Amino acid sequence: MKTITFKDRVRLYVTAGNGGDGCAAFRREKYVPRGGPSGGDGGHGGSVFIEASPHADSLLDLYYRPHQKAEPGGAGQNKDRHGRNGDDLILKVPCGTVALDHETGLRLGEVIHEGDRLCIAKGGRGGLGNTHFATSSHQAPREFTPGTEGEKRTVTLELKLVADIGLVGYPNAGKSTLLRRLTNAQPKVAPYPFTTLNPVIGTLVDADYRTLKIADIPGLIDGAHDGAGLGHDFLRHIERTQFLIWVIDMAGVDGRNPTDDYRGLLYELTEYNPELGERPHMIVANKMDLPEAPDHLAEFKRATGLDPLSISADAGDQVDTLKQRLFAKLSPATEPAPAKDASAQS
Ligand SMILES: Nc1nc2c(ncn2[C@@H]2O[C@H](COP(=O)(O)OP(=O)(O)OP(=O)(O)O)[C@@H](O)[C@H]2O)c(=O)[nH]1
Ligand SMILES: [Mg+2]
Repeated sequence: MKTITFKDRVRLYVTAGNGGDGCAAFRREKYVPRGGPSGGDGGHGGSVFIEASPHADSLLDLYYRPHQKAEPGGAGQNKDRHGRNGDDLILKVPCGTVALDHETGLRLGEVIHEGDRLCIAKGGRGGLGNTHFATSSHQAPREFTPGTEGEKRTVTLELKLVADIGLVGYPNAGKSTLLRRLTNAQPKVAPYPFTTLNPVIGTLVDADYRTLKIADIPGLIDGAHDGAGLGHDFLRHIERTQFLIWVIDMAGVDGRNPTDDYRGLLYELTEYNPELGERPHMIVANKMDLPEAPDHLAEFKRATGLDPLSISADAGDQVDTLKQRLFAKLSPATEPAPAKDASAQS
């Protein structure tokens, strides 16, 4: 069993390669008294790209290697030889990575699907050799141009999770417990708020090997849409999920009121992004094994007019029904069936 924890935002200092200088040279050949200009152009500097790869599951690698540089172009040479182009530097990042210019906050772009590439620092252009400057009245030009500098940038990379389903709820509602029940992921579960500080993704698989990726994200608190607590970090992660499970602690542990929690969730999601409040979702009444829960549920139904699915993530009650409903609502990907002799992977 594997828990995937993330480094989901990193700052990078990227430098593209400078272009190589053009060359000023003249042909020197036997019996040719005045050879013409023969200085080649400089090579272009390499650019820095990010590329989406399903094999990169966090930005952790780049967190430890924040300075990244592409190769410079080679200088032009005599005999009209072009300088070598610098190699581009391709940084593999997880699918769903967004790049922002750190100074201006400008969004440079994003890479979503495998193989998507985005240039985050452009290489300099190679300079021109002196052959370009020859004219009929200027046959022995000594001019050439230097290569231009490669772009230098401080870039923030942010990872937006690419999961089908996001679990949202107040701290302690039982989101991580539910993820453990539904999938192979093993996020930490504890009886205090803010146990989950990093997003965790698990994969739900059914008997036909259809899969749904579910993201457990840190608990939301009032004011999250304004950035309170883990606010924006939390909300950024669920933006890409197509479906949400709102997990409500129906037992009202810690003196919470489930109806207020429901309204609070709706408010926070809508304030952050009105579309998020309306995103397809399912409301789940958790902790129904506790004695306080049925009364709270009756009150919840009366106050909201909603009929949530009652479960106990801890005891596993109705978790199979929840699975079936999720597969019925979403059109999941189908994985190839594992070979018969495949041993269980941890
Ligand atoms: N009785 C009961 N306890 C539950 C149930 N689900 C979760 N719990 C308990 O509630 C506490 C919080 O559970 P977590 O799964 O860590 O809650 P969370 O929503 O992930 O919390 P944060 O990560 O802090 O946001 C733990 O002590 C769980 O054992 C349930 O269905 N019934
Ligand atoms: Mg948790």
